[in-house]
Amino acid sequence: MEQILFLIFIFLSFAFSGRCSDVYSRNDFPKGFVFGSAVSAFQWEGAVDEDGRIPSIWDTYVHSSDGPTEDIACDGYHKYKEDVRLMYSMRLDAFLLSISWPRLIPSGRGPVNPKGLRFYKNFIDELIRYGIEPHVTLYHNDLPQALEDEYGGWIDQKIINDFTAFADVCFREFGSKVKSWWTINEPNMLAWGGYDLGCVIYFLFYISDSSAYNNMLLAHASTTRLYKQMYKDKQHGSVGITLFAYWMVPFTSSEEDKIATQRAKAFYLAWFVEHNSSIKKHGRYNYPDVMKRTVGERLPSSSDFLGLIHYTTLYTAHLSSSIHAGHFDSDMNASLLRMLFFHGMCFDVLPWGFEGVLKYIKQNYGNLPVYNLENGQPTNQHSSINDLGRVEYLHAYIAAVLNSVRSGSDIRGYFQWSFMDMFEFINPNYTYGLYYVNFSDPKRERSPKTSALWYSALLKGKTVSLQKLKNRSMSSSPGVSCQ
Ligand SMILES: *[C@@H]1O[C@H](CO)[C@@H](O)[C@H](O)[C@H]1NC(C)=O
Ligand SMILES: *[C@@H]1O[C@H](CO)[C@@H](O)[C@H](O)[C@H]1NC(C)=O
Ligand SMILES: *[C@@H]1O[C@H](CO)[C@@H](O)[C@H](O)[C@H]1NC(C)=O
Ligand SMILES: *[C@@H]1O[C@H](CO)[C@@H](O)[C@H](O)[C@H]1NC(C)=O
Ligand SMILES: CC(=O)N[C@H]1CO[C@H](CO)[C@@H](O)[C@@H]1O
Repeated sequence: MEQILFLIFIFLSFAFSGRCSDVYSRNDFPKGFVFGSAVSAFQWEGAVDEDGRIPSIWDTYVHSSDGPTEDIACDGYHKYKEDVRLMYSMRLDAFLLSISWPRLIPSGRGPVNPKGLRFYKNFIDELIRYGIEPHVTLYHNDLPQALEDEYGGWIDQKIINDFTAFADVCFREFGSKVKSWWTINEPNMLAWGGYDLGCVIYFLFYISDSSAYNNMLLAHASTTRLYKQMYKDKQHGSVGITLFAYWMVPFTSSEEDKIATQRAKAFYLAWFVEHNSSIKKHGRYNYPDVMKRTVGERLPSSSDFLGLIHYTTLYTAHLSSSIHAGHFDSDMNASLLRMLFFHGMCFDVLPWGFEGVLKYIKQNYGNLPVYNLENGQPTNQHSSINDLGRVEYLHAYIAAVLNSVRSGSDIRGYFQWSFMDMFEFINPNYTYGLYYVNFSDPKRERSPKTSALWYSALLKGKTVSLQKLKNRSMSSSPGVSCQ
């Protein structure tokens, strides 16, 4: 009932909304701009030992402790048709899925699993039947355990051939219908180690595993090259990589903190992006200076477009050696920083940070085309489905995307994370879904949260006033907060 009243309220808000700066509709975005949502295979599919799938390293990890497993997850493997209908009724333009390597090629290399192949063909066909454009991530953390056992996975160069062969199967089998390919999700997460000292998180910017990192870059390069040589002329698609992009601001106005912030940006944003403009300028790949110390002179080929994952903004402070003494290797201090979330882990609404990331890409990297592939807010999975806090977050971040479009950023799509509640690695009690999933229910029933209704209204062309939403949340029961 609450939901229905709120929906009515939303529609009334649209009818009377004025021309305030917080008011916009999807018609303000360029023609062709896509609004989507996303899941990843391991977090959504379940059916982990069905139809020929064998474990990934992620299965092994979740089974190594008493926590929740993903054996059923959202049961997307069986419920994909129902979910595509939900996407359609929400009017999503696009949907980001990932392909489970151990479902398609269970041993990591060698024979293709026909039932896995059939599943992804069916799923992609179903999306297209409902007019939803599939975006596909090839690798979202679910390495076949067999390759980990055989040669240690990403740390061995053999992974490059195996990944490229897996990508080849995907391009060949799905490429007539999939035009947007994302090779590897968040490889730059490997570029830091974390050291959690209670309320403050110390990040160490070093390459926690430089051979894995390099092999990811090389696998991306090899896959992109394969697509360009073998498929692009026929299939007319594009291939990119997906980068995790916090925005960072100096903790104080001190020179040290400003320099620490630049260093953090170079580690996060520059390493993957810079090669594109650098190839253009110098005819060869060049790592940012700050990275050269750690990385060799390899040549990854470029991306057609860049996927960004943005959630929030962090303070960055120089970390004095007295603080880190004893915790870190002293030769790491060149890249040591202290990063602080603004108010704990719950992703405050700081949409100017997203504009900062997009402006950085525009200014430094020749306005590479960008898709936002993940943005959203975690809330306690067991809290109310009246998630006004999330609505406020999404409203503000989509407005930031619009501001960036108006300032000339070549951003072409916005994917909300995540379409439904899923197991999240950092803390399973916090989920991002537009749909609530009852994980105690064997049928995994889905129920729309307020954010699902709000996003759907936006996608149907309604105008949205944040002030009205805020007024409403103050005058009734408090909206869900992050905690
Ligand atoms: C680390 O810091 C010390 C003193 O602050 C300095 O002498 C040393 O050169 C630094 N190491 C690196 C690798 O920058
Ligand atoms: C999740 O919530 C349960 C029940 O409240 C609690 O026992 C568990 O420790 C929480 N897990 C984490 C990672 O915080
Ligand atoms: C979740 O499902 C269980 C089992 O079907 C049911 O008892 C429970 O009431 C459901 N919870 C919610 C919040 O719908
Ligand atoms: C929100 O509430 C304030 C006062 O509580 C009022 O002045 C304002 O007009 C309201 N805004 C909207 C858009 O309803
Ligand atoms: C080598 C190179 O310039 N690669 C790509 C960099 O990004 C642009 C898009 O902005 C592409 O057009 C280039 O092909």
